[in-house]
Amino acid sequence: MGTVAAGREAPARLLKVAAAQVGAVHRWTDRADTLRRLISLLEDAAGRGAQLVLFPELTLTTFFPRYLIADEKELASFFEYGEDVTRSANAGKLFQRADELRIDICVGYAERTPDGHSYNTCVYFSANEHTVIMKYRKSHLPGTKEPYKEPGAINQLEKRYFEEGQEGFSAFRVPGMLNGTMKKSSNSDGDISAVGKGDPIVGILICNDRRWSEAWRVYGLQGAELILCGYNTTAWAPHLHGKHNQSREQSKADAYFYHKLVMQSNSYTNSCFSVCAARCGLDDNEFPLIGGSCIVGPNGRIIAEAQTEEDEVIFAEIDLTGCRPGKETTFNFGKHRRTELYRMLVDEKGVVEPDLLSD
Ligand code: CDV
Repeated sequence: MGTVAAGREAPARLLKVAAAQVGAVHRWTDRADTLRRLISLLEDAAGRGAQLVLFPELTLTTFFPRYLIADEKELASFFEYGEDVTRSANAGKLFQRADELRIDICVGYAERTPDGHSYNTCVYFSANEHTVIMKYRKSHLPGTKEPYKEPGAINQLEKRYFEEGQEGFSAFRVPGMLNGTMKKSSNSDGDISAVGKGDPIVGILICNDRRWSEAWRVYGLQGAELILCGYNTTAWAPHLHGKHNQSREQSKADAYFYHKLVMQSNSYTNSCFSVCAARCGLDDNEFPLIGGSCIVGPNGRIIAEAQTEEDEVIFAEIDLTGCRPGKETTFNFGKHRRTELYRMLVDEKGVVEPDLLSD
């Protein structure tokens, strides 16, 4: 736990945030047992004074996209149905408890819409509003649609089970977390700069999204102060990574390294805090997922970090004014960005190499 000092005269914007890391959830795990564990993590975070708790990607079940599931009934059992996940039998009590405890929660789950579309989704529930104020659908789906041909290969079939989210990266303000924030009405003629004075600006990513700096930058351009990212990151998937000769130990070490690399570097280059929460441990006593849930500061340094690969709460009090130095100096986008030079970023999807040299 730590408090990040602003190092400036501006009044502090203190926020108590937590990541609820969730250990192994097996294919056969009873949904009610998982829900009890999640509520217990929430209560643990509440005991430490958390105002906001992030839960992982696909919090409510095992990471089912690793399996080719032929039985439609079993596949259907991993999804939540209806417009409002806070009323779902598998998750409703978690949202109710958050509401009672007056804590905001951000929760990932598999969504099946009333018209039959499937997404890897995450919602932000505001205790102040007693409702979901943001729904984000995963934009970058890793892996393959068809399973690998080699028997025993570990699959990542998100492209089979989910559609890509189309909504993009909408930052949003969370109400009721800070006192004395500037509102529209208090600055109706806009004569005072509201930058860094309103309610906290938050953005959501889901797992693989965190590896795409474009996604972070879109949030950065909206002034995001806090990025939330739940994940399930395999520690061992040689086919997925195209590294067939790597040892299990090296694969796991790499998975931790790249996870922290992207959380730290993108927090730094957008001068924002980030919280990430893992679903981890040995699912089905067979499939390892990394832990590494952490809270990162706008200078890219880790403030708090999980010590286990089991259920664990990671907590820190952060001061959002700590985003200002980076946003006003090195990463003052309005001052330094060269948008006229970045056209290729949106015009090209894949790599376009320079022409070959002549003989
Ligand atoms: N659930 C994920 O999106 N997992 C991916 C894969 C590639 C391990 C990840 O980026 O962590």
